[in-house]
Amino acid sequence: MTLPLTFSPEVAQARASGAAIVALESTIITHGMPFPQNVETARAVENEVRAHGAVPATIAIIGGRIHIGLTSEELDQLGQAQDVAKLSRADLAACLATGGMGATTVAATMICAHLAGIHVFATGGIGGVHRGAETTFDISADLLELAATPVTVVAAGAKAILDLPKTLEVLETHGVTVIAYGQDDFPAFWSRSSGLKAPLRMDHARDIAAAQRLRTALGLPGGQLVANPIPVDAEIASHEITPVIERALHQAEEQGISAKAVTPFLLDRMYEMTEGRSLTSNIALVLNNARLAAAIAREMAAG
Ligand code: PSU
Ligand code: MN
Repeated sequence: MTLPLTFSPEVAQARASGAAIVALESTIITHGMPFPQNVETARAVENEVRAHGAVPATIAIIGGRIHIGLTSEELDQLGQAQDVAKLSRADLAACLATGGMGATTVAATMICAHLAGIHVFATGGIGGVHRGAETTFDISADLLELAATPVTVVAAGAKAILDLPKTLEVLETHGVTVIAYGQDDFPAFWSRSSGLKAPLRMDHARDIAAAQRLRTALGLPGGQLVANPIPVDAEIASHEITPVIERALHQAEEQGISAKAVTPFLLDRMYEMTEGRSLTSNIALVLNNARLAAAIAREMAAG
């Protein structure tokens, strides 16, 4: 069976010439940010990757095919579409089978990137262990994907809407390499520090690329989480963000939000309650992650 992969002209050319490529996810576009900032941000992130010597490959499912790299029209279409499916490992193939449109989460983007021979991927935040997981069992499939699929994911850590100590424990249990970039602490998305020490620290893109290469050479499946702290001037102080997080979590519980709906609900509430401030910071940290991912991709391409 030939895989239903469609490469954009830009990505096809990059593959042919052996250029550095950075994968980008699409759930952040459809379920993580409101229109039109979602499409504007997606374009800005792609341009940031290009400006730093790599080719962006935004990944999504359109018409029952995995698109590796979107044209400008496809990006517009996805950013404005209603009721786009949020796809993870569990539902990726089913969406392809039924010819649907879907946005890829971190987990599904890793799977598609790996199929396309792309080893590095930039996003904002990853899914993790939700607070109260000891009763809800809500643990993102992103964590298990990191254990299974050889892609290095650059994120600004995980949001404090999650239980960060438990998230780090699950990553450790599953043997995921977790690297803080340029500092000792594990960052917490809007804050440069979570107050938790990251398992590993690296200061150079070259070392991060070499570690992924060696992991695979050793026969160890899985990837790496590179936790890149938000730029200082975009940070939101923890005393400002903590009460907003508490309120969002309270509303989710009150309204009985569960399963796939939890993360998009919380993100939406955060945007509303911070009057867009959380979005401005979110955009700044994604751009920052795109720059680091481009540097890692260049090291990987150089071998
Ligand atoms: N965290 C964010 N922004 C996001 C997401 C998570 O700060 O946009 C998205 C990503 O696509 C991630 C997904 O892979 O949510 C995780 O969803 P869940 O918690 O349902 O696994
Ligand atoms: Mn979940």
